[in-house]
Amino acid sequence: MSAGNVVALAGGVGGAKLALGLALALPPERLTVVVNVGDDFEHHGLYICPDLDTVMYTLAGLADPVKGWGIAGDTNAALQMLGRYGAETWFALGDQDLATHLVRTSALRAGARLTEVVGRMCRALGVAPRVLPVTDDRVATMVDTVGEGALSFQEYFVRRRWEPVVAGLRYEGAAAAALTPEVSAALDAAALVVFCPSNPVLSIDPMLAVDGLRARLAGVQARRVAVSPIVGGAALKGPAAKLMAEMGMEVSPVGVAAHYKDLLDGFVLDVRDAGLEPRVRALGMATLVTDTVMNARADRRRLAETILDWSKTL
Ligand code: FO1
Repeated sequence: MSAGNVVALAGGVGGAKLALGLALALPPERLTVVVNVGDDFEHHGLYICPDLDTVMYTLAGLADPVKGWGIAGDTNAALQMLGRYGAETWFALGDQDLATHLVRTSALRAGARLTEVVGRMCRALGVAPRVLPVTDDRVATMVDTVGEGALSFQEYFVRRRWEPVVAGLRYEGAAAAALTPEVSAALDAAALVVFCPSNPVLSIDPMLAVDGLRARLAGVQARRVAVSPIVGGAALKGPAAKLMAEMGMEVSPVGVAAHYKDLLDGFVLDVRDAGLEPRVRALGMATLVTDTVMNARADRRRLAETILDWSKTL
């Protein structure tokens, strides 16, 4: 275990924010961001990796600050043209963003691994920390709904605006998917693994379901900490609270901590939830109560630095 390396597990927008904080707080060679691929899908013949792109654009300083995904200032001329052809427009592909999907799709078709493609794109955009898909194999999060049957993740999330009630989730392909050698090596070298404040069941669980990752995290030498994506009984963004309730989980930091129970040494909860700290401690993990809401860039760095300092005490 080399001193001080950090692996961050990240899904979409919330995960990318803390990944940026860690990137601001650490020398790049000490940070590896491992990203969910369960949201990936093919659309208009293109291979789209929303969480990888959200992390990459955020670390490159390109992300749309309001939506959190896509590129700031992007235009939608191609989408409008798709509409004129009667093609599907429910998934908003921006003009600049389309270039990312074109380059990635052609590289994958030429036989490159997703890990290599993401690495090349990150270098081109000046992203210094390593950004790694958790696997080069295909994993597809499927959402079993009440009344609308099984929906692919983006149909549920974007097309149906996470309105259907969820009966269950499946991570198709995950059990047969392999951790990449790069992810495996990053875990071997890590002193700290940070579960970013991403949706536990939509963003983190598809990664944990990849063959070997859960067991690796259970036995890893590194300290392991998670940051709650639930603050004051609500999700900061997206469907985490709605989904946790539908899946019978307690919608609170306690519910999140209990979900990761055997995988964590420490748990970070927001000051607004300070009263729940004893219940998290009772799950057998150390706690840090701090302001976890990351609106500005400075908030991201401050939260990352606070977590890094605290983790040395674990
Ligand atoms: N999210 C939306 O809510 N609506 C969209 O039209 C949409 C388009 C989109 C295009 C590229 C991309 O990389 C992400 C995009 N997202 C969109 C976000 C994304 O689908 C979700 O935020 C994640 O999959 C959840 O982590």
